[in-house]
Amino acid sequence: MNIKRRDFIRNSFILTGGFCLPSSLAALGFNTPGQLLRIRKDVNTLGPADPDLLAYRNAVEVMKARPASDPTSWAFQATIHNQFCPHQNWFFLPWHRAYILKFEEICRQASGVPSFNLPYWDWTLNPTIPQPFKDTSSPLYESSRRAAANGNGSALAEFVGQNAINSILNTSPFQDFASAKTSIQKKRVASGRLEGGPHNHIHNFVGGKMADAKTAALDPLFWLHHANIDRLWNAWNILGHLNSVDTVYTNHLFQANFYGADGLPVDFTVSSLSSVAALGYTYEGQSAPVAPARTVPGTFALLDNSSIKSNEVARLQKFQSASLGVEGFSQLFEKAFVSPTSRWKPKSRCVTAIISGVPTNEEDFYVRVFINGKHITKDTPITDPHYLGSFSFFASNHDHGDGEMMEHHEKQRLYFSFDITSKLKELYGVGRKTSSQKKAMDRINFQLLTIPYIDGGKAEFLDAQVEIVVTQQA
Ligand SMILES: [Cu+2]
Repeated sequence: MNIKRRDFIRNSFILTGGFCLPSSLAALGFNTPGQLLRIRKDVNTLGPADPDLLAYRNAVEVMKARPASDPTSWAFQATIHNQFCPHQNWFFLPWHRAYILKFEEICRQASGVPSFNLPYWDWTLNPTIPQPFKDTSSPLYESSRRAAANGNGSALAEFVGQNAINSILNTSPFQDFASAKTSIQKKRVASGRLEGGPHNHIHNFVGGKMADAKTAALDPLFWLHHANIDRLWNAWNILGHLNSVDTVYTNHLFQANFYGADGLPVDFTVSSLSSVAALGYTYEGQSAPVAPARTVPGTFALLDNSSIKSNEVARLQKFQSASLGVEGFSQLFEKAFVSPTSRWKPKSRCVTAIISGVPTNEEDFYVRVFINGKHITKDTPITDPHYLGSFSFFASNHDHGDGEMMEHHEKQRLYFSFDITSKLKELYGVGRKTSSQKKAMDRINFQLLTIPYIDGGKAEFLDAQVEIVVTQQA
């Protein structure tokens, strides 16, 4: 073996160790002894002559030159997203995992570089668009992006900063981290933290084709964005969180949604997509999964009679916070954290806040959510202890969820879920409450604030409402 070949092996693969693994990790498919894993790297660590970067540029050029009828062409690959992509439901993560995996294979074939691995864009470390994608003479450039994004603009820290990402990685169960349960691939139900937060935000921050599900995959940056989403899903698993084991999820089939480098359709079941190692790759820095810090069981169901809603609905105008009160909270709190049932297990219950409403001009604004805040304004910092998180929108008015196009005036009600379990423990502590304490916490208030991305933009969120639910391990 010559030096070059040895370097190639070292740089492109990780030989996984042969040591004994905790059974849950083995079940996830981590580190089958002796298996070679391809490594997807951070695009910002690649020099201008890096083989992965050159191969990607070349592949984009070759694929763009292919006729749109060719499944391995740039245009056809983007159409797949428009036709099949699940959003606001729990198929979002596995579907996009398979989508970029087959795309990566097509790039290998199109570039003629078999060692190619799709780089990822770590927008937490580098919130500006990577330099090679801003070179106007490159096939990686896309002119429809927002001027700020193609310039020096940065994605917002409240969506992609380390604190925001840490909070998302601490979210459980799977439906609150990923997105909500359904049996129908294209049905929009509720976005979890990863999708409704940084995922949607990056689509809007980049803008242009990226801001619309119909055209998003035409921007070469799309694939690196989704590689990073995929990496964060893997990071969440490495922390010990488990994907849903509900068979509605695991048995779902993506039938002929994707194509291989040979141009032939490929099927995937969701269960075959639960582990990156089982699919033969990993991400730089994620090659050595640690033992789970805590294991959160994979299937959660609503606890009986454990859902309460705000009485009011609010209309949000830009920069004006609306406060939505939910009554009867002390009882729900008791159920979640105190009530001593025979099957009581302290970690098996989660409290989720579901924020819903009807957005107008959805790609041009986002929403901040606070709990029990006072005098929330646009100047209230996101380090405020009452701040819960932010959500953003992505191409939400284009279909009903059954694939039918919506008329422009029929806007759909959208749902965003937030795991508030640890926030509640922070605000109220756990354990039995005295009757006066109960009285004081009988009403819980949520403040919502809409913020336009661009000055002068509209930022209206109609019929806003909050629902709090308690789920427990099924
Ligand atoms: Cu996306």
